Amino acid sequence: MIRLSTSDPGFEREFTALVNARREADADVARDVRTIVASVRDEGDAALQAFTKKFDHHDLNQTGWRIEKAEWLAAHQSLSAELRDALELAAERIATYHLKQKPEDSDTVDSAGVRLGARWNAIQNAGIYIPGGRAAYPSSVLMNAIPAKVAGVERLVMVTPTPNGEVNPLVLAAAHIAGVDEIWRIGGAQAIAALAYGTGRIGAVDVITGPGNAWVAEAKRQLYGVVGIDMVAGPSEIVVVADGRNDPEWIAADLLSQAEHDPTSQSILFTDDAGFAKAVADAVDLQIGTLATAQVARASWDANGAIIVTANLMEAMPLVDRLAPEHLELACDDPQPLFDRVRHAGSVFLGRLTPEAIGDYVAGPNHVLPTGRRARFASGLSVLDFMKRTSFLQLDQGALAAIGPAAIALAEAEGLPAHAKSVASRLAGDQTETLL
Ligand code: HSO
Ligand code: ZN
Repeated sequence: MIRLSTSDPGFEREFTALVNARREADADVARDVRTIVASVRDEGDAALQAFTKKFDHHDLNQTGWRIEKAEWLAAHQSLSAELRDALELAAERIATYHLKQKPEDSDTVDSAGVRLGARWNAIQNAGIYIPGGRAAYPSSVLMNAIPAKVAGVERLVMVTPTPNGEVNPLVLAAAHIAGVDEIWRIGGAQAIAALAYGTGRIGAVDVITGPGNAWVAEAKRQLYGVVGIDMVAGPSEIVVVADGRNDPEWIAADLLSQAEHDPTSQSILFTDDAGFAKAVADAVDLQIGTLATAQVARASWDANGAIIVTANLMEAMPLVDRLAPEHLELACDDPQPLFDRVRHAGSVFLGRLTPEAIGDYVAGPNHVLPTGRRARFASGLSVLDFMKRTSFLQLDQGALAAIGPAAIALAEAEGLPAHAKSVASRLAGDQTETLL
């Protein structure tokens, strides 16, 4: 963890280093992924089976390639009532929030008489990647699958690795609630390649979303273009802006809630109260030891954590924008003036009683958010990631007369005579004899 103060003479240099620190995969990953992707493309199921043996330590021919619906249903039925209610509350709130994102079609006639419009359609086949092992989160199943179904995706395919053949029943139950159509026991770069190209068993999809480790992220990057992707996700992060009137224990827990995700996660506190900064640092040290996730949280906090003391909270805001964090908490009585200054953030949590963890699970907005400063140009996962738009236009003789000559002029200037003729012949209305 580093401690900085904006009054330090070296602050700008150190803060710039923090902003630019890369916590992502290196070139070796890219090379390995290239090999895996090519094998799956060329050898299909045989390659999938071999990679699954090698990385997940089970034989798909024995464990089964697909997880059948009866098994999801059984997982759902064996949930405790408390967990089932929690998942269902989350699903309902996520669906309600995402329904409002559905875009409107348009169809208008402009002043030149040209009919212009746009029609939205759902993507037909979508794949969602759900990590296995440490990051096998049922909440991520809901966050990926529900927007897809709200969009109207017809075939929603989930892939998830089952290390040593073990399935996480919560993930299956969430898939059941969210309306997933197929689940395959595959993971890693090989699963992304299988979804992108299709194999003998698995039908290709048109878009792939969902979080994953460095190999999964790299496979998505390499296959973008063959399929659509939501984004390339990196290690996640939280920035908390808090005044001295917060309970240091609460803020420490917020910082650790990101740190416990992954050793490459990052948690940063900005505060205008040096005494509070120290109290939070102490509370983090005490709390870390009590967590079952202590090892991961400590690695993340030690390597990537930061506490930054500013003259006042407003001074933190341009610095926060430079970090463009995935999550931003504004923990003070009146967060609105601070929020008004935020331009680059994935999701903002306003006030003392809105911890990021509420948004991770049950509030409604998506928890798949742009990481690693991508909030400068990207947004959280939404219904629009599972839709695309077709524009359309229709002209009559009057409309053609109004805008056709300009098209002819531009076609001639570009040296494209067939373009010019295709407009000019209609303008002249010179249909051939046989058509008349
Ligand atoms: N905070 C994570 C999402 C998550 N948290 C899932 C708990 N479960 C995204 O950065
Ligand atoms: Zn989380």
